[in-house]
Amino acid sequence: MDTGTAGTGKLLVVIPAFNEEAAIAEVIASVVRAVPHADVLVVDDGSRDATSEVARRAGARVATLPFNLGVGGAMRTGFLHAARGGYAAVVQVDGDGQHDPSYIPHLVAALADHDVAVGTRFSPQCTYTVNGPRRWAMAGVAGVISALLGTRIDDATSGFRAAGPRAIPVFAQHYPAEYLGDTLETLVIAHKSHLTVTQVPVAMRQRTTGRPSHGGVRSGVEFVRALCVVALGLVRRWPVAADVAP
Ligand SMILES: Nc1nc2c(ncn2[C@@H]2O[C@H](COP(=O)(O)OP(=O)(O)O)[C@@H](O)[C@H]2O)c(=O)[nH]1
Ligand SMILES: [Mg+2]
Repeated sequence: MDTGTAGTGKLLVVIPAFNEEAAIAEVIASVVRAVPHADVLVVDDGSRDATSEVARRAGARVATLPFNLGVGGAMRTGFLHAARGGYAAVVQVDGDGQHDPSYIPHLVAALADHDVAVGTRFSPQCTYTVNGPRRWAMAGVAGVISALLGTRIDDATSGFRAAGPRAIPVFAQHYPAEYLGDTLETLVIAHKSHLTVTQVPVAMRQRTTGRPSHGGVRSGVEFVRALCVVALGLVRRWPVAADVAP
């Protein structure tokens, strides 16, 4: 399967994948159906199963990391590939099948006016449910991030997102590998690097195979850790994005 060639104006879909042999082929196929013109890069994050082989057979480019770095490390690999390949946009789609690729064009469209577009699952068209304390923790984090960025971001921990030409070189250099670094802290980095962020309603499904990275029970701890991540991100120095025509 030809997923296109690199170049200016091109879209790179980056799929971070850790032990996703059961889901990855269908994820790749559905991405290609949604955006046939895009290049698809699977970053196999040190999987112990056949993720790389299955992804390659499904027609994707595959970067195989020698050991597990976490989603942030995998995404930084993807952004580095995008920066070197001259891509104009990167969309992250998780390898577990939770993100509905038919919303990729919506995320990319939002890059016409913004540097980063975050897909939010808290919208009428999305049936994804998060209950109890985890929901409250996510709402609290969203409130803090929205106040900081000066724009509403309802789903700050969403990994279904797009980055444009000004954001790609920033994220190729700085994409934290720590827990919540790949979602929350990247929004702080965007803000501190003078990148603009917006949100786009998307659909997400519950996980059907494999295992999620974090359970929903430790929400109080997660919330406190999230606030620490945001606070630490604020006091660090980040580079300011160069002026690249969007
Ligand atoms: N659990 C986990 N997922 C990883 C890792 N590195 C990359 N991923 C991929 O990142 C995506 C998000 O992981 P997931 O556990 O579904 O996170 P969640 O949806 O936020 O609970 C999936 O496509 C994983 O395959 C890792 O170290 N651990
Ligand atoms: Mg997931």
